[in-house]
Amino acid sequence: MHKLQFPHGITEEKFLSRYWQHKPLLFKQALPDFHCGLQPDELAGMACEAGIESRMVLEKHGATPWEARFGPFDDETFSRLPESHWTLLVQDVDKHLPQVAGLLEYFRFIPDWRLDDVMVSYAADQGSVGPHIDDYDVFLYQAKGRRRWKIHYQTVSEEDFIPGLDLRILPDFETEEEWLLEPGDMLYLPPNVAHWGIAEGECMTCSVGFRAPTLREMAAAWFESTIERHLPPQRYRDPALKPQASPGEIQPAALMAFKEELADCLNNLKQDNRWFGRFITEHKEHLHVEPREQPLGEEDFLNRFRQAAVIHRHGYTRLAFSRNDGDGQDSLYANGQHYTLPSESGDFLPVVTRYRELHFGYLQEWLTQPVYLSLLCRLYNDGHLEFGND
Ligand SMILES: [Mn+2]
Repeated sequence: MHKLQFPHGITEEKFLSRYWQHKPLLFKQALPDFHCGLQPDELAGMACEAGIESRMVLEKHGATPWEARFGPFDDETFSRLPESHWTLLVQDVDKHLPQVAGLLEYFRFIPDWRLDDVMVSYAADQGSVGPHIDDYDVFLYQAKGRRRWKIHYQTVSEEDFIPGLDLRILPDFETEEEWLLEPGDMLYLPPNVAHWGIAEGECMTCSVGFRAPTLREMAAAWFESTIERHLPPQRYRDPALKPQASPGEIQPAALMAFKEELADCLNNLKQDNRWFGRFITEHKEHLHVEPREQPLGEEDFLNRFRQAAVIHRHGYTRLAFSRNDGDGQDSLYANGQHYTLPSESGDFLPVVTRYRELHFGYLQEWLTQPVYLSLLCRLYNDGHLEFGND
């Protein structure tokens, strides 16, 4: 179930070692048993909602040769669109529609925390977002209609883009390889390979996009977490200060004392590996999960769970876990928060993070133990788990 149909002779291991982050791969009829079911009208409806990130790209008919417009849109915008050469793109559709989240099940041989979102695009005939490169790995699943994908393998740099646009369009795109994707086909593209996908007739594409933070973002997150949690609040001190002839001078000894103090602090920092789990499970700001206004006590939670039989993960919740990551404990991460468990927690964390629906019957044994009951109850009260009738 939910197994990607790799081309002949390719396995998950071969795909990861030969193609992932290296080169494109075409999959014919990649996802048996998957039906997206999302209709163009429904996608347009989503693009009219305020909490949903959407944009449109018009070629030729817009204010510039390539015009980007940003949602939320309204009915009037849609009624004025030309017959061809435009595309509507909606981000994070997996967070809003469970049937689209189902697409992600095929990609779980890659860690969940690497995943970003499913973007769904609808294109009128000849619609495209132009020739461009992305910073992320992406699987482009052809949900409806046909799209021709062209690839330009030569390296491109920032200076190659057309200036003054909201889009990174490459003016000099030379097609070196191309494929016509039929409904059910899929194309994997590594980061930084220039591509151009043009609709032949109207079509819909689901883009499974991955997340790759920049080194700067990671360093900033590490320092912020470290400073907040582990750096003592002391100030610069100079008990050995001597009179100086030029009051304006920063003397080498003063600078040295300052550097030593900082180095001492950094050397004595407690190593904390949990910042990564918190950082990598954080969500975009508008996908915030609200804690429950009326939290339940553990006893009441247990009774509700028993009655409901099933508890669901909130659509916006990103989960990950790590084993024995510090003081003999395991950690569960949810949207930048972390929860700890004793490290003998066995299959509990793999189960809780793998399934979007958790069944009472399956968890019953664990629920008799206070640490697990308490953790599930906290996840519920923090909004990450919900009952069907909440
Ligand atoms: Mn792209």
